[in-house]
Amino acid sequence: MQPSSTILATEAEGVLSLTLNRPDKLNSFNEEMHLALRAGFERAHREDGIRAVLLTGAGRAFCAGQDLGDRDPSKGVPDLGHTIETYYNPLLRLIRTLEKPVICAVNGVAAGAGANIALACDVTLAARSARFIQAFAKIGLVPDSGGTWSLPRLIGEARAKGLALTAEPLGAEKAADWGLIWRAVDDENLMEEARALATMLAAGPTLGLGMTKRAIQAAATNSLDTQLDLERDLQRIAGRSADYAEGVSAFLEKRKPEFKGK
Ligand code: LHQ
Repeated sequence: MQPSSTILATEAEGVLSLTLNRPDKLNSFNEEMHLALRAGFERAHREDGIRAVLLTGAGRAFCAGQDLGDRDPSKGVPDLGHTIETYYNPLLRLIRTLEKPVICAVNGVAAGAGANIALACDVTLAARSARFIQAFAKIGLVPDSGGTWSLPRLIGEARAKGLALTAEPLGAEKAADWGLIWRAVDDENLMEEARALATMLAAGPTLGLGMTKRAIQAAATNSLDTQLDLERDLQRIAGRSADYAEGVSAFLEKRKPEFKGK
């Protein structure tokens, strides 16, 4: 695929930074941006040198969800199920199954699918001025991009229904207080903090971090017994990793570990 200006991709210190780049449309998704973002996450799956992904938006918004100009019902009755199946669901699956940390820096408004993509990331920081809007109710739609799954799990059914049924904006600070995101950060510090976090995680024991992500996600549907078995199996793998050996040696030698992600 040709590189697309709709996603800016840069790589440094093991971090693949992906910036949604349609600022005039508040970084809402058209087909080109979908395919380019997907290509970025596929690259992160493929390349061992990439050990964390940092997702953010250009300009004043993070993402306003689907580009509604592309989905004008006056041009014929759309099959939104097809849109979801073709574009959004593959993206969500790529984010959730990537066994490397995905950090999201929500630099401004995150609406509709844009909000729920931010919530699907592993560690989500937001600028204090950012807002999360389950905008779907305003246009007669149902929350997608995993929102009906993640919202009740993160904040409980009462708050999930309140946000989804009213489409009321939720500020970053309250989002952090409710446990919807990891942390609200002063606007001017957002990217510096997000980059530092992504760089720190990219230098971590990637295999162990990836399996940690897998285990926590699996807990959403597993019984305690199944989860205990999963922890045993994953710890067996982690215990054989080079990074475990390095972590313990570094501790005993009172030095900083140098993890290779293996
Ligand atoms: C936009 C958009 C936008 C196009 C702002 N599209 N231009 C999945 C399957 C298939 C179809 C449907 O959707 C989905 C999933 C979804 O994501 S559904 C939800 C879609 N998103 C929305 O409903 C949000 C629509 N946008 C808004 O409510 C507001 O723009 C927010 C609250 C995000 C920001 O408000 P403001 O800060 O007041 O900005 P604004 O409304 O003035 O927007 C600035 C420009 O961006 C404006 O263009 P203009 O040419 O007038 O400057 C907007 O038209 C454009 N824009 N969102 N989604």
